[in-house]
Amino acid sequence: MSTESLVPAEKVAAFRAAVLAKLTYAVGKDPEHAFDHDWFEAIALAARDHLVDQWMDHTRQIYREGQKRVYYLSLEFLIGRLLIDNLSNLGLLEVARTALAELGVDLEHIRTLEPDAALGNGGLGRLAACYLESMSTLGVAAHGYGIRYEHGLFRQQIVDGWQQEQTENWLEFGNPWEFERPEVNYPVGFCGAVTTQVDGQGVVRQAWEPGETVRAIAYDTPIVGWRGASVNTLRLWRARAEENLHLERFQAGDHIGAVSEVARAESISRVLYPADSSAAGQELRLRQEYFFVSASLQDLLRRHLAQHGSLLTLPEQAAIQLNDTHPAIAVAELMRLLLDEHGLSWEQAWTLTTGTLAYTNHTLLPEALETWAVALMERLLPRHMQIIYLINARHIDDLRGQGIHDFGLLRAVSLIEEEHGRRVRMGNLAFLGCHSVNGVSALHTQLMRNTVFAELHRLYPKRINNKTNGITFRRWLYQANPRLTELLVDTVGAALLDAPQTCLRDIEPYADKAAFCRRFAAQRRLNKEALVALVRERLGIALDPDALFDVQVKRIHEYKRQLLNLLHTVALYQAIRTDPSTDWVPRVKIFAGKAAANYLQAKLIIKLTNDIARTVNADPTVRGLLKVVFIPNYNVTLAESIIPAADLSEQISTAGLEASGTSNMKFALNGALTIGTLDGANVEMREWIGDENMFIFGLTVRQVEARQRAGDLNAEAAIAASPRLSEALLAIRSGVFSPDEPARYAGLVDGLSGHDRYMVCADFDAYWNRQRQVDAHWRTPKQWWRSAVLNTARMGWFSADRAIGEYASDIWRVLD
Ligand code: 26V
Repeated sequence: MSTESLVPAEKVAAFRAAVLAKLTYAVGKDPEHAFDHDWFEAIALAARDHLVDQWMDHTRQIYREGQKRVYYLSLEFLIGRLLIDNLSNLGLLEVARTALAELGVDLEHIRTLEPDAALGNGGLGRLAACYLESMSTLGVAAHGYGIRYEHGLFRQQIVDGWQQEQTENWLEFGNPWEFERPEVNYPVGFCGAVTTQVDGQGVVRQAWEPGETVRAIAYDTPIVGWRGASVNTLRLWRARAEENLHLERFQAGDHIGAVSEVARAESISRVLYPADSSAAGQELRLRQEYFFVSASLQDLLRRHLAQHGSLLTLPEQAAIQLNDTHPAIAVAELMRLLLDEHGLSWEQAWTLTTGTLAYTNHTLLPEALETWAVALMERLLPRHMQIIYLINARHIDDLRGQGIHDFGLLRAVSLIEEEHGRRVRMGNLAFLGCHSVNGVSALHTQLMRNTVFAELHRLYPKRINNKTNGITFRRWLYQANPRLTELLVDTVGAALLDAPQTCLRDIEPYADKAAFCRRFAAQRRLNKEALVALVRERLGIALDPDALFDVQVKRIHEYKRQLLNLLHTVALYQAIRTDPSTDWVPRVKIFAGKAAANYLQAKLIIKLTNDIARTVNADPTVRGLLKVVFIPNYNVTLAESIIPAADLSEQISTAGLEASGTSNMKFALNGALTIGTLDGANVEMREWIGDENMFIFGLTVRQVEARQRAGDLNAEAAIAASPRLSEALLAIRSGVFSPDEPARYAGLVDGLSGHDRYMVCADFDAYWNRQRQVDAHWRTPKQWWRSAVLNTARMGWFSADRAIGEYASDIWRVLD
């Protein structure tokens, strides 16, 4: 394969011997009788040994050099599989492949046995995984902190077109990558009461006596960077009941009560919250947030004290990044630890807290902004609630002291929302308690300044900054698309692998070379054939690899507008049926994505996709011209198969609502053309790739805002003005796609026309017209492949290494 040139025989022999030793002594199997899964485990363990050597070297070096550490706190890490990632970054992929072949074991098959570590919902979790890998690649001394969920994101099954959720069980056969560290454990308290005490020096102190305590147990996974340069640690916490908790009840004969208390304590790390669009405010979620924040802060303060002796140097030696507001309770917890456990003054504690913490915002959707009922916080975290009140009081007093009395302003910047029952605003808490607040694309950052954080931004104009997202090219190019990688390396040299940000540009001149474009098209064609085989195997549907693969894969959300794509699909279907002899561009519409289990509208959109797919695929009039597929159970691994096979990438959110998007970057890097709105990172992609190599359409943020202000969300006029749109809506509404239940989509269609919150109808005609330009572009292959090559060549800037470099120099102040 492409990323390693030589396969030295000694390395192959050594790896082969290592795998056999692991199989025998760690897995306890004879090669003759080993199951495939035993081989997977043996290979992973052999690879892990290589990681450990580098890991220890790197850790020792960090200590020796007293490097500043970065702590990335995230409730989600959407890692996917690690075998190929680790082998490839260690430079052992070809070695392993050869060694295993000698043993009669096929690495391509074995890799499919690894379950995805799906400890995340979508973009936010995948970004955390990309960033960990990039921090190791760049040699940032980093620790990821999160929860070791026993069950990751649910498995999606499609039954009769409907999504059904099944429990995911990634740990069923154990996890060869992790190290359990039972000796690294911390108590995390909940509930109870706070009492005021006066210490020997007459200083008044608050003492929190928790009513319950849960133990956080550490599990460490080494994360290796490119070329094995450095290896960082992802430390995930599992919740375990305190032993003495149930013992007393057990001895008193209350067996059931004891067991249920254990279950309650341990439920904290049982399952990932499978939602990413509405902060439902359940107590368990707040418990999860506090649990991992408290354990992580205790752990990092212990490390800091052990190494540096004094907490006063914390901001010089540690940077803590909060991935969205999910860990925002860290502001109050760090204050509590510094004040109550380490005896610092308020001023000292506040200086250290704000000097160390930084916050990344990932969404402006009002329903996703976290707030917690004051009553819940007072019960679960009484000391933290006191601290939050104090932060708030000091802040408001400070503003009044500066002569600011504007009631509207004070209300907007308060940590407590008074309008809908009293609630703590976690976004405002994070803003005040952090020295840096960043958005994830230029547009999103500007919208943070203008909307959700407008008032706080006026008071602290330097705090908000932008860090446009990036993706790791190791996974999303080298591993997911070895064919394209090989072509690129063949063309501009192996230096590309170490410096893709700069070397990708060298591909540009080849966009006008026919021979190169032919090879570029040929690799895509092979990737498409592989996807065709996958769809045939899983769905029994035959696809034509020469058709244009038009792909929308992501969480199902109204704002991401899968409905707009479906309306286009239906309109296209009708147009082809009306005039089948026209020179249509054959298309395959590919959808995949999960809906939150309680998000009924999103689940209905999945059903509609499947209803449309069934009808269209069975209609002989459109045969060979249009196919629709919904591929179940979208996850990182499936993304790695779909993205390199896509011709057209759908990034069509209502302008202003997608903070950045990252799959948009993965598609473009792999040479798909984007059809998209001026939203999130699409805006910056256009600046790099060039407008002529993308298909931008639709209302801009300004136009969306103007309509919202005018209350102009009724779509009847737009529908009446667009015969194509009205016919598509009518067909869906009247049951053309749901003959078994003709009224199934009546509510959905009526909702769209009466109150089109996401402006699907308003954007329909622009989208349809842009899609016809896609067809025209596709009909001239020379043009299409030129654009495709330029997409790949111009995506270097969207590397996670660029993004992490910016975090490192502007926010964390490491690596200088
Ligand atoms: C919110 C909630 C609410 C409570 C229940 C659980 C839960 C889980 C996640 C979230 C936040 C979702 C925010 C998110 O995923 N944002 C995405 O972040 C990507 C990385 O920055 C970005 O590319 C996407 O545009 C953005 O939607």
